[in-house]
Amino acid sequence: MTSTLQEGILVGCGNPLLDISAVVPLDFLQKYSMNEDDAILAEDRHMPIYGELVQGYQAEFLAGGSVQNSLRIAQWILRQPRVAVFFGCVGEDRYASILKEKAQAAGLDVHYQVKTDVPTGTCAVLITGTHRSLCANLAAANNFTIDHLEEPSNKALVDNAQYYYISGFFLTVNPPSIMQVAATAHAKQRPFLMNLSAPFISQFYMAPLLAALPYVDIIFGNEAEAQAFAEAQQWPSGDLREIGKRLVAMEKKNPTRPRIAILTQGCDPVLLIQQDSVQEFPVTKLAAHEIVDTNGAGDAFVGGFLSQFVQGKSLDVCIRCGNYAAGHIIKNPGCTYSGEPEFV
Ligand code: 26A
Repeated sequence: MTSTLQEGILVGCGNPLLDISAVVPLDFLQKYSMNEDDAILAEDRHMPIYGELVQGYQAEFLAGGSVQNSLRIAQWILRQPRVAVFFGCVGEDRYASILKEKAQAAGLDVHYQVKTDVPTGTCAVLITGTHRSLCANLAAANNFTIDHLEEPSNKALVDNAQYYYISGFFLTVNPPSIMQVAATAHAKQRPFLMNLSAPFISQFYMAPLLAALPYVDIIFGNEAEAQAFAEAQQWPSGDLREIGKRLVAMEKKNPTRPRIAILTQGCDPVLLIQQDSVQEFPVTKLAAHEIVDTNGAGDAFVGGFLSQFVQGKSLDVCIRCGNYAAGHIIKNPGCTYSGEPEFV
């Protein structure tokens, strides 16, 4: 980082979750009717998972929550504190303290809404080989309300930002907040970035996703999420490039800034789709022994991307940094980093 960025230039909203992560056998997934690489919302039948992980599988507690992960990673790469501001809802408990401490240690400026009567959300992370299956118990995170964004000091933070990032996951919590941030970004002609987040978002939250999409300047997703979007739209082709082209061509409020889609596909190249052009960016394959777990890889990709995007860097630099960040966190437990960033 050469120059100094405006404090709070980037604002994000999401679900602050404490990840409870453990290596489990495949029959643990089967017991809960889960698949490798799922990302789901916990139902009543999933509630025993969290206790079982702690009691039987030497679970680790790690800071999580998709948007908060991305912003922590962006802060780590930027090395300048308080560039990014995060909003989300937590309880008043030890898990909230852990999350806040980890976020602040990374330099993130957190402004949690606090619910005194609900516990902080958790996410079970079930590691099987290089796969990770996520089961989120949103708890307090699900109680985020728009009035938190309307408090004068928070409203000032939203108004003063230049870039906005919200996950598709947050559509399950509070679409009015998303629409309000999107409208602010639109009115001020500032980029609004979103993530498809998980297949279940396109399957079950398509209506609020479609309401937000016209405001989205950059949409992120992985191959499974893009396919789920295409299926929910009943698009004929499953080809990722075709899906990307259709996504960027959908209605947009500000047509002078055409939408961009950035689709990741594990260790296969990242696709950058702009109007009719598709560019590929290679990913450095890690050796099996270097992989600790892939939890947070997609979030880290976005974090690396954002760290360069807020500096006005070109899209290819942003994507290269996304790939660097994802590669780094795969070599560490959960969405955590070690040492100083080495992106140049
Ligand atoms: C609404 N849901 C299901 C979620 C999440 C989530 N973050 C927000 N909302 N489900 C899983 N995560 C987070 O994703 C990260 C990995 O990409 C987990 O907490 C994990 O840190």
